[in-house]
Amino acid sequence: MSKFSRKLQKLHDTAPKQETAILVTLIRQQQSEQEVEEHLDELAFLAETLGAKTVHRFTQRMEKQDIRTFVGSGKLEEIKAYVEHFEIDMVIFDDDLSPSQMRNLENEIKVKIYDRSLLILDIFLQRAKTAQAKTQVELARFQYLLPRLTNMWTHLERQRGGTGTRGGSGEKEIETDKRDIRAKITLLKEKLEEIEKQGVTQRKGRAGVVRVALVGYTNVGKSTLMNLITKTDILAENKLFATVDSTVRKVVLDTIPFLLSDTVGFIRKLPTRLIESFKSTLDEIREADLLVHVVDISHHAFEEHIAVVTQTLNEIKAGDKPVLLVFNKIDLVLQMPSEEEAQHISEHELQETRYVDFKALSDAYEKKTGIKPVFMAAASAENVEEFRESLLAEVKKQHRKIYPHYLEDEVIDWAEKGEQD
Ligand SMILES: Nc1nc2c(ncn2[C@@H]2O[C@H](COP(=O)(O)OP(=O)(O)OP(=O)(O)O)[C@@H](O)[C@H]2O)c(=O)[nH]1
Ligand SMILES: [Mg+2]
Repeated sequence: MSKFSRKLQKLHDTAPKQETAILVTLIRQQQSEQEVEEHLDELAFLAETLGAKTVHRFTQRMEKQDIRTFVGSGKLEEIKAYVEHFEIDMVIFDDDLSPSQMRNLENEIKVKIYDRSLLILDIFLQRAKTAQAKTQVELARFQYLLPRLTNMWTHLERQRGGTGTRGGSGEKEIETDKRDIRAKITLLKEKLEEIEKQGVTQRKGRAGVVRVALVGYTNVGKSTLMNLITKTDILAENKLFATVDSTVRKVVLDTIPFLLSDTVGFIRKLPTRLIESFKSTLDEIREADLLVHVVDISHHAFEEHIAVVTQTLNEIKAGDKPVLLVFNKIDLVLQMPSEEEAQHISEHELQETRYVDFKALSDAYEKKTGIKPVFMAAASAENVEEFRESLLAEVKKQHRKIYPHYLEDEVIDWAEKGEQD
């Protein structure tokens, strides 16, 4: 090897290597293989969002998790051997682990262990931008770590912004750390109260105007739609939880002003306790007069996503608000062909293309929500006019309901004055 190539090799060796992860889940009795694969695809996407590459997936058919180690002992041995052989950096479980399961698994496998909540918390920690969102995530993460504090130094260091160099996990250090964390929790709670007080004042200034919140599963296109309607530039990207902070903008359609807010995306198995930590986002949703529920129609599991969002809305007591359903990303699917048309399409093409019956979907959901859903593509502005019209019609309805005494002139006056946010 020449001197130069040795130097290159050295450079290569010292470059930060992407962390590797394996995923673990249990398959329950009524679950199909496809459903499990879809759930693991989503978990891999979450891992990728945090910067880790998934190299293998372990599944075990088991009705109830092992209370000690989540998976059975045979499976655990298999995982251990794999982690050692391929020098895997982290093991991610698709469920939440109890503090003792977490501890036992760390002792057995000896690499970073993530459960679903911790993975999502770490993504939130990475993405939160405003002081409020940052404080909320830090608080939620410390509260999560406190009962699990044994040898999770690596997890704690991430929040401290350190490099994880601290060794040892003696009882004394753990006690000191627990004390530190309790003190921090108190501080963060105070800070949050202060920020929330300001938020309430800000929101009071918005009385007298209809409020609309964009809600939906993560990565469906909420921020893209918000940008399209308000012509602002909110970070929209193909990552889960690109938006962690809520953003509120004033929109005027046909002289009717209203406030539109973009919110954090929902995801399956998101513990309510974790959602609760996103009080600012929740308040935007809870105080909204109308919800625009955005759905990624190109996703195989979009109906499951709708169910998750509806359930989450119920959990946060926003389940009774009017909902305008928006089926987004129609550029990625095809309208179901009629029987006659289908005869001219090859068997292969029929299987390969994602066909959706817009009409059936529209009828079914109009029956459920009482409002006709919109089909569009926010990224290319396809059908944006139809969306604007539907949105405006619903906003007007709400406007009349909430502020029957308002005159159009006053409304226009408010719109021209601008919002004092
Ligand atoms: N093909 C296609 N892609 C779209 C469309 N709308 C949005 N996207 C893409 O979908 C990805 C997610 O969009 P976002 O607007 O960030 O989605 P979000 O719902 O705000 O996601 P989170 O904030 O992460 O919950 C981005 O890569 C967008 O470019 C669409 O109509 N068609
Ligand atoms: Mg977003």
